Amino acid sequence: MFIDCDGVQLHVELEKPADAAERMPLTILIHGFTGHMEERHILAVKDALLAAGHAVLRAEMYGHGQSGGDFTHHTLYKWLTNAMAVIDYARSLDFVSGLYLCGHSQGGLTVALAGGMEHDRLDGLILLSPALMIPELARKGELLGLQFDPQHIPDVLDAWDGRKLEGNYARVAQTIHVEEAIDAYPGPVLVVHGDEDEAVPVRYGREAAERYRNAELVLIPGDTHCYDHHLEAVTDAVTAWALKQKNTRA
Ligand code: FER
Repeated sequence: MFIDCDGVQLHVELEKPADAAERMPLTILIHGFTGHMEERHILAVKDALLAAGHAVLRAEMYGHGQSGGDFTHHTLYKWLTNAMAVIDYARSLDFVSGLYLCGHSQGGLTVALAGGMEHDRLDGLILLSPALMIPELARKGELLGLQFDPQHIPDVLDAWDGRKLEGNYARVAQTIHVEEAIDAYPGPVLVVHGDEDEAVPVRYGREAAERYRNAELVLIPGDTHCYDHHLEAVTDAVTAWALKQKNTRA
């Protein structure tokens, strides 16, 4: 199905656990930069949340998957606005007893930002290898493995897979201060990160887990950005953490 976000249609998929009760917590699950809702690690995390009794709403952001908008024109503001629209939709569902956000990489950055803005509406956040360095890299002129003058951002940036990204992506990213969003979120947070992540250095996951007031950090030894080696360690951590939240609230 699709959720309207100011005229852009966002593709989402809602699933409930097989043995669903009348009411249950719901987690919104967001992919990363160039990603989509059918990626192996997104499907595995979805199943891990279902196993913990959560309904899961996978959502594709602007310019990704089957959602509207062109990849070239996507920015973190658009993704953040999309996340807010999906949160509004989730809050309108009467079976939802608690609301969680989970995101991988740039989706994890989006979750951290939305968490700060909607801290009073969200019962917990799951950050999977969160790309929290994007704003800092944009301010240094180092996104996408490119070097550019951060004071004179080019009109077009060439993504590593040959796709093009507007310089506006970097202009937006430069304005974002992740620390403020982290400091604004008092609730429980799970951070999962492979310690051989080639795209997002593991220190960003570590530092976020230290900065949040109420975070648990699960490092996956020897694993990559998309958990090529130990995906089951990620899903075990997600299921265990989600079950623990349920137990805490009961
Ligand atoms: C970058 C490094 C990583 C970047 C984006 C990412 C836009 C995001 C990765 C992901 O979401 O998987 O330089 O620039």
